[in-house]
Amino acid sequence: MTLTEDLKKMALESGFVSVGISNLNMLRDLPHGWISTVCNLRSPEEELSSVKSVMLMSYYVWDKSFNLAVDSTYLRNRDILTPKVPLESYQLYYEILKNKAWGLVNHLTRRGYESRLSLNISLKTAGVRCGLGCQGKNTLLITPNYGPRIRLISVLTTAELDVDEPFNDDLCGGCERCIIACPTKALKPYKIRINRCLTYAAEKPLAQDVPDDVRKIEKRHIKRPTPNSYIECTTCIEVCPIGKPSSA
Ligand code: B12
Repeated sequence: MTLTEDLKKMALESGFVSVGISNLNMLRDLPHGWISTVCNLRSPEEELSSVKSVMLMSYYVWDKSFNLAVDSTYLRNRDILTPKVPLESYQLYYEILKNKAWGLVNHLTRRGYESRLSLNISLKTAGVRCGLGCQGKNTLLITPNYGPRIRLISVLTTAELDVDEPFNDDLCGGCERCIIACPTKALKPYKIRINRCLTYAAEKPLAQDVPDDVRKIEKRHIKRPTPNSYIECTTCIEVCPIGKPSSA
């Protein structure tokens, strides 16, 4: 078994539902830099200077509670945290992804390859280049088997692995269910107005650029199991007919 075959087998056995590989040449022009104020996307080389291959894994999100976010911003707003105490924020699915990806990083490191996991490169575009799926009208990566009901993580490594073909089909066709269903009308085909997305509003309770009508919808729509946690909105995922479970 080659190292590539071995890693793919490991990834699937650890619970990822798909895995694809690309190299630096195919990932040169990934989206990069600050996305609104949400995150600073980095290139694979910024993450690991001698990187040769990038593995992209998807994990199937079969329950809404995987979208639970626990955030200490609210404690700071109530002066319980001082500016010297760092804000903490956890998302359940990110913790699961990291946990599973560590196995692959360890496997590669033990074989002498420098490797690290990354959530900071542009995972959707990289996912297309690694052959996992296409970018849909909700802007998310849509996979043939699970639609957009997946979350992504990458492992960067100095090992030269066998690469997969990029995904070239458009799975959306004429469907616009996600555009119609979005509670705040944040979506246009393949584009999002970030400050209208309920996930942005929930993540940034003090952001001034969230319009009042969006804040009102947030109060009705976002479930808060505890004062410091909320379940992120997934409407544009749930309505997607691709890979929709028959019970949903
Ligand atoms: C920033 C961010 C957000 C921001 C901005 C969202 C956005 N679409 O950019 C906010 C906070 C709003 C957000 C919300 C959500 N997010 Co988010 N987010 C990210 C993050 C960190 C970066 C996304 C990014 O690259 N944006 C940059 C812009 C430039 O990328 P883009 O949307 O792909 O823009 C391109 C397209 O518009 C394309 N384009 C333009 N015109 C056309 C035309 C055609 C035909 C095509 C094909 C393309 C195209 O060109 C643009 C430039 O390349 C990623 C994690 C990561 N490291 O990648 C997670 C990520 C994308 N989020 C994810 C999820 C699940 C969500 C939410 C469902 C919330 C939740 N429950 O987790 C919502 C969904 C909202 C939505 N429909 O996008 C998952 C998506 C999984 C998947 N199936 O793709 C990711 C990958 C996290 C993960 N680790 O799995 N998110």
